[in-house]
Amino acid sequence: MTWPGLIETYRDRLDIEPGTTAITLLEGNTPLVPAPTLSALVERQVFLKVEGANPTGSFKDRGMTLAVSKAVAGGARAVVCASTGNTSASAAAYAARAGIEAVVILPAGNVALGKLAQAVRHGAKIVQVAGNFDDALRVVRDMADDRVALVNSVNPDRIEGQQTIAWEVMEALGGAPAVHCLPVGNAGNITAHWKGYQAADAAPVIWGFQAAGAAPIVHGEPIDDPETIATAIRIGHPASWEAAVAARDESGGMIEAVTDDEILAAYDLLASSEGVFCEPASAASVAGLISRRAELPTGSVVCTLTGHGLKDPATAVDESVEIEPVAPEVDAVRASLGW
Ligand code: AN7
Repeated sequence: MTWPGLIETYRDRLDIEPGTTAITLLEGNTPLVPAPTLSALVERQVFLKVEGANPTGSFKDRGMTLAVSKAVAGGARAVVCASTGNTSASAAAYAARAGIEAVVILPAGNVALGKLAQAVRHGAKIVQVAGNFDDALRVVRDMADDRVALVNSVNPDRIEGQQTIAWEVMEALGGAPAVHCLPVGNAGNITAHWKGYQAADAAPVIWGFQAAGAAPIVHGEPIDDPETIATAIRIGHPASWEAAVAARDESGGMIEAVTDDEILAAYDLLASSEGVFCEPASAASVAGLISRRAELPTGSVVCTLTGHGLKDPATAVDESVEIEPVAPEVDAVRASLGW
C-alpha cells in the first residue's frame, strides 16, 4: 500500500475535524534502523528512528502537516514561526504546498546552511534578528492573529502531530522500548513523545539530553546566552519546560547535559560506523545514551535522530581533512591512497 501521510494514517487517533483537507508531503513512516555498533557498546538492542528521512529532513514535518492543515481550514493566509532552522524549513515547505505565505524569524548567524537554503527555495519571507532563538520566539508570539497562524510548538497542533513518532516506534517493535533517548531544545518533542506513548498506554523511560552550553532544564533555570555547536538546540528559555519535566518525572527518566565534544563523537560514530548521517543536535540523543549507559535498565533502546546530516554541511566538512587533487591516473590515485 502507498503510504498516505500521517493525517490519513492516524486520522482516528488525532485531534482533527473529519472533513479537514490534509496538507501533506507524505511525512512519517520513517525507518527504525538497528544499530549494531551502538548495541555492542551499550550492551542493549539499540534502534535509530531516522527522522531525517522526512520530506524536509527533520521530525518537524510530523507536527507541521497537522498545524498547517488546521491553519488553512481555519482561514489562515500566512504562517509565522521563530526557528533555529528546521521548523522554518518545514513551515516554508508546507506553506508552499498549501499556497499560503510563510514568515520565518531566525537568529542571525546561527542557522545551518541547508535549513536556510530550504526556507529560501520554498519562498518564505525571512527575517534575521540580532538575537537568539528565544528572542525570535518572543517576537513571533505577538505576530499571530486570526489569519496568521503561529506554527511553533507552542501551537498544540504541532505536539499533536509529533506524537505519531511514538506510535510508529510501537508498531515497528510490537510495543514500547525500555528507554527512549532524544535531544531537548525548546522541549516540544519530548512533550510529544511522552504524549504519544501515554495515549498508547505505554510508558518507556524517557532520557532527554541538552547541550552543556544550552542546558536550562538540567540546571533548573533559564539561560540568556546559550551556546553549542548543535545550533538546532541552542535554546535557553524552552517553551515546553513544564511538560518536559513532567515527561522526565512521570516516566522515571532524566534530562541531562552532553558536551559538544560528546555530541561530535556520537555524530562521528553514527556516520562512520552505523552509516547514518544525522545533524549534530540529533546526535545528542546517542551521546547521552553512551555517557549514561551504566544506568540502563534491561530491554531495548530507541534514539530519535531528529534531523538529517546534510542540514549542516559546514559542521560536517569542518570535521574532515583537506583533500588535495592528484593527477587523473591510476598510479597517482593508488599512491595517494597508500595502496
Ligand atoms: C534537529 O527548528 O527548535 O526540543 O526552531 O531541529 O522540540 O525544540 C528545532 C529543534 C532537536 C529540539 N533536533 O526539539 C527549530 C527548533 C533538531 C531540531 C530539536 C530541534 P525541541
